[in-house]
Amino acid sequence: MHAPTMKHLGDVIPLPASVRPDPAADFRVPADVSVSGAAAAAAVADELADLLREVTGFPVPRAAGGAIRLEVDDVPDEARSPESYRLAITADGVTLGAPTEQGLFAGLQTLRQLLPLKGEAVLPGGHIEDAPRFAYRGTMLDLARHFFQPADIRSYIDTIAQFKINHLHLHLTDDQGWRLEIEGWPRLTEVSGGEGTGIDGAGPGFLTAQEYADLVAYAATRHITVVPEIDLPGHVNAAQVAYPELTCDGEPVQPRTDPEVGYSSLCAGKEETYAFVEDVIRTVAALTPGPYLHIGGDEALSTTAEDYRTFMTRVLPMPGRYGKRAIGWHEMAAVDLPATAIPQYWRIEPADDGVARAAAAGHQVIMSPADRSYLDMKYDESTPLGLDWAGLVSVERSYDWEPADRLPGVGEQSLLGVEAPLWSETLRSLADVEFMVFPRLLAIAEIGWTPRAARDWSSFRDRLARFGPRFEAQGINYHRSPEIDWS
Ligand code: TNX
Repeated sequence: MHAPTMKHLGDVIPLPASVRPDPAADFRVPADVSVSGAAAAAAVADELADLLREVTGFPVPRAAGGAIRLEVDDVPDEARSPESYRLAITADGVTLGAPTEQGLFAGLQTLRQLLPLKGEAVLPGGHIEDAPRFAYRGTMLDLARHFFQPADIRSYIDTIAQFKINHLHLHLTDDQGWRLEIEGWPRLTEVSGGEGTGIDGAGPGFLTAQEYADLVAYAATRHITVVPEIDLPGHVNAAQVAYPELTCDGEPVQPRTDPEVGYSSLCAGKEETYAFVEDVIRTVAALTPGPYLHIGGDEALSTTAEDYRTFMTRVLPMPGRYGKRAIGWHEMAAVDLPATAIPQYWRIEPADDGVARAAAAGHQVIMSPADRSYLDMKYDESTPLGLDWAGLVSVERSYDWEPADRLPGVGEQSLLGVEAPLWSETLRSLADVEFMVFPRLLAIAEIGWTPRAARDWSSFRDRLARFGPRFEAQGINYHRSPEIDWS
């Protein structure tokens, strides 16, 4: 048995919106503890009972009238976020309440961090009232440059859910590989998901339609929405290797395993292009229950401005025809966007990309500035993995920026949220992914969740320092950045 370790009520990442400790009301979890919850709370109640069993070794049955109660509001308050929750810890027990199961799940992540890893559990007394600042808090994994197996993606999903990340953007296609099976276009994955694909030809790999659907369903159990990306009209060499008719002259092109960008383009003037793109978008939409479909649009450096406009004007409405909202990298804001389309802003220096114009017209924006949120940038000069074209991104730089001040004309009201992309040119394994993501994703998670006025680097730094043992217990290959006094 470990000695009891008492947490402070606010010792949580992301920091909750309101924390009122009551040191006279600590709750010592008793050996006969049980967890109660009505039908709407059953899934989270089961998880909480499993967690308590693992920590304490007590039997922890699910039973009415237990010391730990989960409640879903009968009449949810429409003004509250579905992810909001309230947590009351008193000397007699714990009550976790929320308008939806999603909110209970968010509260469960808070409770998990307040519990010790193992042994006698004393929960700090007091009240938490919590709700997210932004509805969209995401991260992106690039499966095209290097493929990651479904089991690794599941493990990644489990880890990010603990920090209330609620969207996982999968970059499924690029010049070096095509990683999602598309019915009717078998060569996309047979050829461009096969041997020798990816950066350095590192290997085969793609998701079958069934594997993708299973992953999406798994993510949903962690209250994470998958956002699939098919990158168009650039970043398409792998598609053109598989189907040469997708080039303008119909000539075969060579597979590419180098990290160059900006050399490939679909042919804006060819009808075959749109038949292909619509087939792919229809198929991906049908496999994806979530509301979004990402169509890329970035770095189309070998598409003329006129062709880009022609292409995007035809393709941007397609997700809408299959019930999805289009997301695209901010370059797409050069075009008149359908009302529901969402630009994802990645630029370092503000420039007139049309994003502010889109925001003024009522579009929501996702903030992903490369110099702050790109998880593939090196932490410092000595980082063995990653790139540095957007600069070095220390943990402090990941934390100490403000999405609503980033781009003039794109303030709080225009933001759907924040996302931290991870491009995989230099990453070959889940361990590599974890090294780049943790701890920086926790900074982005707090920016996305915690009220702006409550955020503070030194507080974050102190709370993060206590995460070392938790990462280690979970076998996460996090980077022990020297900026943090790890415990
Ligand atoms: C830029 S920024 C890209 C990717 C690369 C990444 C490497 C953006 C939308 N695209 O194609 O993988 O840099 O950091």
